[in-house]
Amino acid sequence: MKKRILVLMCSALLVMCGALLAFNVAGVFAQNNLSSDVNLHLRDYCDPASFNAAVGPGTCARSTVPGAITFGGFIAELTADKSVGAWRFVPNQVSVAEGATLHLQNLGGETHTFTQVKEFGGGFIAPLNALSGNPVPAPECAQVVNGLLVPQPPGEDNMFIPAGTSAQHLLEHEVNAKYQCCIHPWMRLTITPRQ
Ligand SMILES: [Cu+2]
Repeated sequence: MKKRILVLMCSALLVMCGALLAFNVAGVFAQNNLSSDVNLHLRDYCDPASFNAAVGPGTCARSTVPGAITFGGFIAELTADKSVGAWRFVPNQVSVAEGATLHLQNLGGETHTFTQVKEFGGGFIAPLNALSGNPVPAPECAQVVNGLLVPQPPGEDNMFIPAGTSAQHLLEHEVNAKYQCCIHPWMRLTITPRQ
């Protein structure tokens, strides 16, 4: 008799454990669906020698691809197209649920900013603003002091991400938002709510 009770108790425990496990697994999946994270790559193909000679040491900290784009090539493409295709956020459009985390990875050779703006605009480098057709800086990127552009201080919504580094950005209420690079103002991301 005692043995039978023991077997019953063990069976009940097993069923409870199974139920708990199933519940837990379902919970993990539900959480993943809710906060599905997004990977975002910041890219450029700068050529260290010519960029550092033209702009200053450390501008292009590393070479990421063979046949990188020289500073001359960069300016030529920017002049012709108002943007340089290899300098970009990948993807440039995402749909996310509230609470998603953006995993930002700078795969390029230059520092880029990841800055939330109300409306896309220019950054804090006047010549790049002019050549890209963004004469008016986004106020979140730069302020004009005595006719000169001064970068806004770095912060949670104005992240400076050096070459080869990663950062995270939690989207709490920014499921309808715009982000851009304040150095290369054609690098843009539009975030829309997931339906
Ligand atoms: Cu940039």
